[in-house]
Amino acid sequence: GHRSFVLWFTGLSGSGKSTLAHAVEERLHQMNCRTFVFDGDNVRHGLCSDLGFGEEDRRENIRRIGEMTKLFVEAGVIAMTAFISPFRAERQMVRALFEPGEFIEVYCDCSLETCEQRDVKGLYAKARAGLIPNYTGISSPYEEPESAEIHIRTDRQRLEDSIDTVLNYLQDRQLV
Ligand code: GGZ
Repeated sequence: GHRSFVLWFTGLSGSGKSTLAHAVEERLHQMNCRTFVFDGDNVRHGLCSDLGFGEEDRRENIRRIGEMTKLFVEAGVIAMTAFISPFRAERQMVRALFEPGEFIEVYCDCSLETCEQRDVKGLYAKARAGLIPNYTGISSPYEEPESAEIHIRTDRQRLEDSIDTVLNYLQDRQLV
């Protein structure tokens, strides 16, 4: 068996949170771990479909996701979340829901320049053009983690190395 905990990925849109979370999940499955990845695709269209991107709605988005991941962790699952979660206070609030060591913050650190160059969905261009208000990094703040358990430079590290960084962290602490 394995311990249950949450890997809380945070970072700008396009910083690679979802990609890394799913890649880590694949490795954990090979080790027979029970996991679930929450991201915008399965949460913002359902549980949080009533919420937008203003400050209050983002706080509520993160609060709900925090409470939900707590239930999954209680059920014995390794929960992984891939949300910008731009505010330090909300990440701290979620951390406080868990036992020490259960909440593992993974900062996907990628320069805004690189995120904008990638612009997979074209949203940065729209935000620059003023078509999307409150866009993180452009017209809404991102508060960098000050003491994330895991800090990954996704714009400088190969994906394989980032996966290893996360797995090594978990194995060093005998969580998997
Ligand atoms: C930031 C936005 C916005 C605004 C829509 N600001 O690249 P994506 O598309 O898939 O990732 C972004 C996603 C962010 O949603 P989160 O739930 O992770 O945000 S938060 O944690 O702050 O609640 C982007 C899209 O939604 N998107 N409008 N204004 N990202």
